[in-house]
Amino acid sequence: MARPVKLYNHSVAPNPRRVRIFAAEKGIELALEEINILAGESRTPEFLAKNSSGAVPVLELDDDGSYLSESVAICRYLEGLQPEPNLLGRDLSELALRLTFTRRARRLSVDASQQKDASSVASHYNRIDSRRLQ
Ligand SMILES: N[C@@H](CCC(=O)N[C@@H](CS)C(=O)NCC(=O)O)C(=O)O
Repeated sequence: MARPVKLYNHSVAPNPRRVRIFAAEKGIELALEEINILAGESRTPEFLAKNSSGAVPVLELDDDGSYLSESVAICRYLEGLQPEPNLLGRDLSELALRLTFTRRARRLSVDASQQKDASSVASHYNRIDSRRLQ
């Protein structure tokens, strides 16, 4: 399988951060190239040739110079490249559990971004969970 050469990155943006965290958990070192998305560097013809959606992250591979985009797809690729530690689930139950918590975390962040107190939202879900466990 082709190996990663470089991650086109933005140090603050959330989608590249997802890939950096995922790679770090797996112990995969990625060379980073910073793309200043605020200055439009992801919309240049040169960058659009790497990713026609004009966004980071983009992972460059060492095969024939191909590129992967979409943070979730890149994480899936890294999981296949290096299965341990298992982050995406070894079987259907683990996969479903992982998706459950990903969706829940997403809902928490949406609620928080709607000016609700994130900790009160978190304790709301904890209360629901502890009731389910009883
Ligand atoms: N669905 C894509 C979203 C990528 C995305 O929206 N990237 C943002 C940074 S978090 C970006 O590069 N924005 C620059 C632009 O759209 O010009 C993924 O998960 O990778």
